Amino acid sequence: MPDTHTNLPIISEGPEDMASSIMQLASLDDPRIWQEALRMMELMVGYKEDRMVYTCAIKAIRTKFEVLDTEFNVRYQRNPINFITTRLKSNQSIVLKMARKGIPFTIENMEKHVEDIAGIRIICSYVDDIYQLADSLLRQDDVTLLTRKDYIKEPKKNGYRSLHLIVSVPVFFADVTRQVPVEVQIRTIAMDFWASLEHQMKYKQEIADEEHIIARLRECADRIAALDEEMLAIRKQIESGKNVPSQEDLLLQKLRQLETPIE
Ligand code: 0O2
Repeated sequence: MPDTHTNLPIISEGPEDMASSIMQLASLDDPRIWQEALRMMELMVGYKEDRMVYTCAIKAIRTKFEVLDTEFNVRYQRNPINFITTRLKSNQSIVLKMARKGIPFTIENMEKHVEDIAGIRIICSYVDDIYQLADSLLRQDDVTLLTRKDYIKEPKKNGYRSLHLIVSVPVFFADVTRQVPVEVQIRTIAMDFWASLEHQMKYKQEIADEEHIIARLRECADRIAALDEEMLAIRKQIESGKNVPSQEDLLLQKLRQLETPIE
């Protein structure tokens, strides 16, 4: 539908509609508009490709953690990972972050300065699993550590605890390899429970008695940390109380496990 002021087609909402509107622009006889349309089309295609690249980087890192979990299960009959969630940062969050940091809006700047577009969260039962998984990941030849923030050793003022790593991984495409940053957050179930609740609170517009809620959350965070420590101590006590199996026992145990499917 033509715009009544300029006689140009209106660029409508969805990306397909937008693409077809730009195609219509191409049929117009104004080289200036055509140049702008071309620039816009390049941006759109580049951005779509970028989202694909970040999605693939998440897949690559996810597989690495799944491999570690499977290995741990077969060797020690225990899964260090409870569950994994992944997210591609929303367009709105990317724009807000760039605005907050005063980064000019270009695709190149987004790629260079926003390192948490691809995000993966690893939820463990015990605190020692967090560090073991992080070390195992960082030992891998193709993983480069860019930033490490240990909010477990040094919790944030509000009580937030989690281990954050920004790593760079290669993603192999048909004819090119891209190095892509991925934000990895590793924490316990209890830390995750706390962070979800606190996150919900942050996004509520009006909260009655906010100061009091912040103080209670802070208290909960400390109790959760104590609980995590206690659970780890109990697990270690149970493990140390187990009879040390003989070499024959271990072999028989492994033979029995041959039947179990590897997941
Ligand atoms: P979203 O929606 O998860 O993407 P940076 O701006 O990245 O250089 P920042 O934000 O200080 O510096 O990085 P940090 O501290 O590593 O935090 C990154 C992410 O950790 C946040 O992403 C949150 O997901 C999470 N996080 C950090 N602090 C808190 C907290 O106090 N409470 C909760 N619930 N989560 C937290 P984004 O970009 O804020 O949001």
